[in-house]
Amino acid sequence: MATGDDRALLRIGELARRLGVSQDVLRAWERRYGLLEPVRSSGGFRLYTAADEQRVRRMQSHLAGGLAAAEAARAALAEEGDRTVVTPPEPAPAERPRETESDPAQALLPATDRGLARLAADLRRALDAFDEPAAEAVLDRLFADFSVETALREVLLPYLHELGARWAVNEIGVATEHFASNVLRARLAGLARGWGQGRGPCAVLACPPGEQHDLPLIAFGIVLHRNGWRIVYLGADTPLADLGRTVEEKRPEIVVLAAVDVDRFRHSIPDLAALTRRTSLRLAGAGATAAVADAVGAKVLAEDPVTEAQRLSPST
Ligand code: B12
Repeated sequence: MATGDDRALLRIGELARRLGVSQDVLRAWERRYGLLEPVRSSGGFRLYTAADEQRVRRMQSHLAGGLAAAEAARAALAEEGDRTVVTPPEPAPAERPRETESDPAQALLPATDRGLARLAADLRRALDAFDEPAAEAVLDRLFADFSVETALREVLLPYLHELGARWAVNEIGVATEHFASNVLRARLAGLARGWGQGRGPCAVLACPPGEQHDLPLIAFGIVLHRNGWRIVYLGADTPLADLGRTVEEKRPEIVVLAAVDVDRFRHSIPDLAALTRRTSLRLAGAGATAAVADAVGAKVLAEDPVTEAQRLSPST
């Protein structure tokens, strides 16, 4: 494949950012399934076309629908043969770049980082005002313009984190925090629908006894499923004996436990150590210290939920 117009082409970093997929995953999909057909720049860099981007979006949608990675790739490629066109997300009107005939890939550009910041500010305003319809409208826009991964990593999770700081200095009250958490929880629950489907490896997700903060764990599960995993979600405040029984039954590839408070892990060290003898245990959240992970023989997922879920992709 050759083209004389490098401006219409994307470097791998930009493609990864747009799609919310790591560069490693893109390279793996190219190598294993021939999903991408980069051309080379004069300097030897891989450059990707709008068709590459659309193929990856179709692959993501098939993964989200429960297909295994190889099947999802086959389906994404076959649809191109049938000339099935997947419409890329529509940028917000204010951010929509001008289309030019000589540079068609420009028409596919998503809203810019400025657009993300504006959506984040709109969301905060709507939630601060207890305005659920306005908040839903901003969320609709956000998920239309950006990948789920970008929306979660750049807007929803930072919003939640910041909520705590604003709460700590009395800028907002508990009512705002509860209202906002519940609006976002409902949206995440919608994105999580069907995450138990598919034939990929199984991940069991839970919070240890006493821990209520499960929103980041849900975000993590959503991205994990989009990368081919099957999710068994036990959620907040899970008794470890029940978790152990689920592990026996489902034989998951990994178990991820998340907690804000390290004591939730510290109080259960013997049970957690017993769990690591039966499965691969990962600890996450602010309570997942290296010391407690060492004590139970688990690994720590130290980055944000989206980044960690992408790293655990079975396709890499
Ligand atoms: C929403 C919220 C709640 C909701 C939770 C709703 C839900 N279902 O999740 C409710 C109302 C239940 C709640 C209750 C409480 N909360 Co609260 N809550 C929050 C808030 C505002 C957002 C939490 C969140 O989702 N953050 C988003 C995540 C992504 O950000 P993060 O926590 O900084 O996480 C980083 C990493 O740890 C990592 N990460 C986090 N989780 C995971 C999971 C995975 C899998 C991975 C890979 C990574 C990862 O990603 C982030 C970026 O790197 C935080 C503020 C904050 N700073 O987070 C307070 C906060 C966590 N809560 C706090 C407190 C004190 C409480 C209560 C004790 C309040 C009370 N007096 O009742 C109770 C405790 C409940 C319990 N027993 O667990 C404190 C915790 C202080 C501490 N260090 O212990 C915080 C920090 C607020 C504050 N500034 O004081 N809370």
